[in-house]
Amino acid sequence: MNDTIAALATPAAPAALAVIRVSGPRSREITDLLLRKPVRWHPQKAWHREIWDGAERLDDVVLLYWQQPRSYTGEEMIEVSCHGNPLLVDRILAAYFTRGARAALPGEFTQRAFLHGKLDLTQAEAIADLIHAGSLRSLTVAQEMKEGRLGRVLAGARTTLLELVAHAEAFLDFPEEDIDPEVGAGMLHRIDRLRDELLGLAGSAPTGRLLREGIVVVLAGRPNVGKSSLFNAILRQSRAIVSPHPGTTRDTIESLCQIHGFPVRLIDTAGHRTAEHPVEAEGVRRAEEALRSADIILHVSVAPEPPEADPVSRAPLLPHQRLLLVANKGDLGIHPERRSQLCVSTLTRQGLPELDRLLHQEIASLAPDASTGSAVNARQEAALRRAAAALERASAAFRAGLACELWCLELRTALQAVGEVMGAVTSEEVLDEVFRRFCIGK
Ligand SMILES: Nc1nc2c(ncn2[C@@H]2O[C@H](COP(=O)(O)OP(=O)(O)O)[C@@H](O)[C@H]2O)c(=O)[nH]1
Ligand SMILES: [Mg+2]
Repeated sequence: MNDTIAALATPAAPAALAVIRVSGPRSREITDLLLRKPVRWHPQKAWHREIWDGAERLDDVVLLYWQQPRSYTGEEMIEVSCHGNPLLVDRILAAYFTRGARAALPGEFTQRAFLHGKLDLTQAEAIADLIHAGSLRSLTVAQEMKEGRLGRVLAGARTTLLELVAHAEAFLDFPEEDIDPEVGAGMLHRIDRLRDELLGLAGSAPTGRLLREGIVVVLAGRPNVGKSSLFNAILRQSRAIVSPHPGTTRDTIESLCQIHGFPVRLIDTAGHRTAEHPVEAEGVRRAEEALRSADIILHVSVAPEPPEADPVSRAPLLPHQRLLLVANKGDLGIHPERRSQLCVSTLTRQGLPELDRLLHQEIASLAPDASTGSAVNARQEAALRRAAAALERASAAFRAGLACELWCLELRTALQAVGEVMGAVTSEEVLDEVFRRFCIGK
């Protein structure tokens, strides 16, 4: 961390402005080398200056200075706002690099912030989530995590664990004395309550996955029932297409959108039937793959036809999957046996608000923790479950009247695992894994 790093913090595309971040002990010194008119550096002040590479004037920029430790990374930092031309950005960066700065690795600014104690690991992870959040719910949860919500809960858990360990160690010092039953019962109660609390947090992981990766809603059904029409109708209804992009084949199309603030990956499939042609077979294979990845399957059939015409699905649903039945082309009539079904028409838009409501209901029930603001990621979940399992063993050993050393050891294991979530104790690999997800310049 003794070197000075630099990177573009904004997208590498033509824009009004681009921001280059520089962090490390030589930030000011190297910047000075690029200026003709010197700057008397004051924290959190801005200067309008020309940047020169030797005899060549590169750009006029605005320089911002953040003094250690009151900067994002906790180090000396300078932000250079230049004109947003990627070629120009490259030249300014090159000028920094030839004078001793090094190109920052992905997430390196945030990694330094973490290593300097500016944020805990859950907050660092939340910054990546914040940048990538594709819906309002994802954004809110990422913001709460970034503000240290999970960290605070875990800090409380650590305090409790430390007290329990201290208690247990006191018993270790006096092995001949029996544990007072009342004190013992109190400790057991605290251990069990903490275990439940950690399991509760770990239980928000499915919501976390859905908020980070998007809820996969797949349109299924025979060809020509109106899946693609419904796909377009839902997208128009939800109105917030983040980035529509065609799928890998012409048969599977995916679009990111928001439904009531939740991130949704809506997938239109080719529909299932026995395919003769190899290209079509590939389309069907992709459709089946999409169905396996679905959180919600929207099975479309045709309202005027009898229900037998549409065998729902050949493959059984996976445990977490939800199935919504919808009969389209309701404008052409509704078969008597479908009276209880949701009937819509993409033509007249009848029933579409009802479908929107049902979708919202299913989505909200898939991600119940989204409103409570906790949604741990896979790494956090694994460590939380390890901590809870250790507490479970501690509790069992205590109840079985086993030696104090045994359950004391388990309490320490739990303490270690809780510390891992926050990054109080972490291995190099864990940190690499976490910060690899970041983009360069963050
Ligand atoms: N009458 C009527 N026709 C529809 C409706 N929705 C779709 N269609 C028609 O049904 C045909 C197949 O639609 P499409 O969305 O391509 O079905 P897909 O093969 O399941 O994707 C097209 O000719 C559509 O215009 C509807 O609500 N009412
Ligand atoms: Mg279609």
